[in-house]
Amino acid sequence: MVRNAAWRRSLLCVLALSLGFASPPCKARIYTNHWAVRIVGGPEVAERIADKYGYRNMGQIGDLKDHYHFFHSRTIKRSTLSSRGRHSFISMEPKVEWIQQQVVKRRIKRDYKQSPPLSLMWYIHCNDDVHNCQSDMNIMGAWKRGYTGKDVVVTILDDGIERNHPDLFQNYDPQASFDVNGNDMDPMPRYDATNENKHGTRCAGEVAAAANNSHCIVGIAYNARIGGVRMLDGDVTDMVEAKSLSLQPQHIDIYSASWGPDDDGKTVDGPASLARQAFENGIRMGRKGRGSIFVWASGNGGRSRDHCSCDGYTNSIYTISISSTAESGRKPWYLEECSSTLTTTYSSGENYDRKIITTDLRHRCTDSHTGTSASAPMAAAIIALALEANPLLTWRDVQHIIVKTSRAGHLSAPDWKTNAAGYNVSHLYGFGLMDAEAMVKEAERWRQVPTQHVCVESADRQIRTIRPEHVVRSVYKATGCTDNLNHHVIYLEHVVVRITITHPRRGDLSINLTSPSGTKSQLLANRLFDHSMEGFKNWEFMTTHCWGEKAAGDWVLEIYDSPSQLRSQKVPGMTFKNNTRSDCFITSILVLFCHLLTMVL
Ligand SMILES: *[C@@H]1O[C@H](CO)[C@@H](O)[C@H](O)[C@H]1NC(C)=O
Ligand SMILES: *[C@@H]1O[C@H](CO)[C@@H](O)[C@H](O)[C@H]1NC(C)=O
Ligand SMILES: *[C@@H]1O[C@H](CO)[C@@H](O)[C@H](O)[C@H]1NC(C)=O
Ligand SMILES: *[C@@H]1O[C@H](CO)[C@@H](O)[C@H](O)[C@H]1NC(C)=O
Ligand SMILES: [Ca+2]
Ligand SMILES: [Ca+2]
Repeated sequence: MVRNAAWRRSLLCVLALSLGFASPPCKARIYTNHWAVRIVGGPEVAERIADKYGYRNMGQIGDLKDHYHFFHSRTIKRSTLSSRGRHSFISMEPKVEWIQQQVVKRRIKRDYKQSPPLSLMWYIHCNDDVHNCQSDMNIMGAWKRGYTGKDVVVTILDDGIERNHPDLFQNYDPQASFDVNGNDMDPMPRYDATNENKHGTRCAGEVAAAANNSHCIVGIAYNARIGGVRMLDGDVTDMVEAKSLSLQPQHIDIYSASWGPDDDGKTVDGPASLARQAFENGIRMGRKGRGSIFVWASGNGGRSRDHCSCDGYTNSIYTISISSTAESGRKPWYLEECSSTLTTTYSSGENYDRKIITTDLRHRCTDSHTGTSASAPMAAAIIALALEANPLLTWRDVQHIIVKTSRAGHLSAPDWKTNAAGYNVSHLYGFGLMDAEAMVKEAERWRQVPTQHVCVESADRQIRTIRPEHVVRSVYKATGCTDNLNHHVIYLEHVVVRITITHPRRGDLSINLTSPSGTKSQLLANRLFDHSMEGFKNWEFMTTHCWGEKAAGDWVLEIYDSPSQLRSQKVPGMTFKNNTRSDCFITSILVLFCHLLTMVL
């Protein structure tokens, strides 16, 4: 199979998937008066077509070629009905290849509310009386080697950035900033009585608050340039996400996102077509072809028993998914487990644990930044130090270095295991706590990994049935595409399993994948609150746990159906008989192994 074809196929599946999930039958879609349009022939053609049908052309969507943002002022701003009328005939224009009215997506900031007394920057300085220095992220060690983020550009995709904050203005970078909500260059947050839009400013300080100015804190990459994109303070649509993720990919090195689909433990949602293209363009073309770095908070749904595999942003191979640990190394209550998490930084834990101190709205300083929201920017800043040490690192090099240098240290988890490549990995923390000094040392001498290879092992499209309290076990005999040099995968990076399941209560399903070397990844755990009857439609589950292992051999996929008590309760439109029905169908399974022909050791 040709590589292109494989990718196109995967893209098609994802398109189908995003259509499927964007419109759960129980929730009404909300249509905006914004459209995304693909028009060939250049900006003049787009302008002419916009004019002809009464739209305002707001320009190209981020860095996506031939994609334009059209606005129609005579359509109501939010509606549950898609818009009709003369303007909808635009789709008949031969140069209009695709058009989509933008729908509102629910996106949640990954913080939570709380506030305790002022404390030190414990996550930077190792305080021997509190914990021993083995639990240090060794940020001072990286500084001592001379790395402070100089010439690296980080941007925070969030609710804006207070660019004139006394601790931020020095490193503020207008070129790395934009206001997608207001459609202008100025990402200043909107102020209100509750300071709702403080999130982006808090994240920015962690990365690049200035040093030695006696204000608030020192950012981990205190000489990096910092930008902010205001995109969460308004309707979030696929187009809004794509504009943000594809802002200035030749200028911005690292995008940090601490938001995502609802962490309510019952949502399955991910990037739709434009955001997906923004990720793919970013890793292919961003940073002069070395690939944009997308850093993502793994989610705060711990209390709702959410599982981060159901979040298509954090679950993507293109994002570096960041988990959190408390100062004590204990699991924070908000933590979400899943196999796509790559690494961990500090954040808040219990009430008595210290929280993150950082810049705050209205030129202030706070000691109560929390959740995985605080962890993603910390990771972005540490990656900035590594990029300063070696600007030639590709997006995959960065992931390799993280895997190699993160340490289990004092992080407590019941599931630490050593994979066949010798890495310790956990569903709570990925490969462990980040180590800034080890990362810059590794970056200094790192040689680029070879081109990514993608091997799609397509199992025969099997239809299998699971009975309640039973397991369906499928074995895939993988070769790692030995017969095709361009796809041959010897050692693994990411492993993706694409699955379609229909089932009357999605939360009752759990899925385990065991590699040929015997490493078991839990791709999905039961979700107590997920009563959805939607199942999974070509959903891509991802694991990092087989990193460095051999690809060839028998892969075992196990899907369990453990009916919860809840299932015997009434669900509208469905009645269940105990253990008599066969209600779970797996209609297609593909295993997709990504990458790496030879390891650089
Ligand atoms: C602040 O300045 C002092 C004295 O010039 C210097 O020793 C120290 O390293 C600086 N701190 C940072 C974080 O740059
Ligand atoms: C993994 O964990 C084991 C057991 O705790 C430890 O002995 C080993 O050194 C760890 N390996 C790495 C690479 O950190
Ligand atoms: C699936 O794997 C997880 C994690 O190792 C384990 O806790 C769980 O028991 C497994 N499920 C079954 C039914 O074996
Ligand atoms: C169904 O199973 C539940 C729990 O196992 C049990 O309490 C209930 O009586 C069963 N209902 C029928 C109709 O068998
Ligand atoms: Ca400062
Ligand atoms: Ca989540």
